[in-house]
Amino acid sequence: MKMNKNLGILLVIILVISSPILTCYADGLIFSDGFETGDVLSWDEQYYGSVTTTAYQGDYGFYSNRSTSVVTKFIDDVEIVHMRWYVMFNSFPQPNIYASIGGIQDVPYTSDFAFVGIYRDGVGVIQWYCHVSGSQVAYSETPPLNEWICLEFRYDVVHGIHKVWRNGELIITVNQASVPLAGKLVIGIWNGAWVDDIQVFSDCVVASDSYIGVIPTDTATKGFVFGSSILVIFIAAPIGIILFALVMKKRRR
Ligand SMILES: [Ca+2]
Repeated sequence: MKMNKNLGILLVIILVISSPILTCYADGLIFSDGFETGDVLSWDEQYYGSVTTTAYQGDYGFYSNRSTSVVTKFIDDVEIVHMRWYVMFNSFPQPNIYASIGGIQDVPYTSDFAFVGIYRDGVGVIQWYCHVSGSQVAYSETPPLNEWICLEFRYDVVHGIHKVWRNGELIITVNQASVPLAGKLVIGIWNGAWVDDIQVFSDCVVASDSYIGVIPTDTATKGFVFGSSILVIFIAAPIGIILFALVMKKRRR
């Protein structure tokens, strides 16, 4: 009887500690896909590009090999969207070319597409840029080639302030108040010419109504997107201690 009571207490403790993580995962989630079904069936449209075995997480990612090699997902007229995804380049666009690699569109399409992209100027300087309905802001930086980079784009109809994070660091803010509701997510190369054969990979796409952030590098579990390793320690340590105490108690009898 004593043992059952202890187990009951243990279950309550597990539920209390784990509930923030469980709710965190579901709260505000609009869409999530890492191409792990090996196809694009979770998406609504595909224009060129293909599922590939090059992935940031799991076995599959999406491969863009030319302009308009994208997958798109319709979302229902959303005011605030955070779109987080991982991207990897094997080369940069041709000089004086703006190449968009992910964005948000209204449906039906009425205005300028809002997107995040990479630009190479006439003398070879590389920039990230964000274009929202006629306003464009750039951030000069040459990102590493053949290395996964986490991007997050906040599209905000309510406040008219749109943001881009690179590996969790805020790098671009675009003040463009007059924008339509978000109706579609777009992942992959929308436009832009590349110097070499294009290899732009995308993976781990999540859309939410609030900040998502990078995937903790020491968290190998597939789909564990929102948690942090610190929370795992907070769960694992008390459970371990309680189980150890229970085992020792049983042995003493
Ligand atoms: Ca994947």
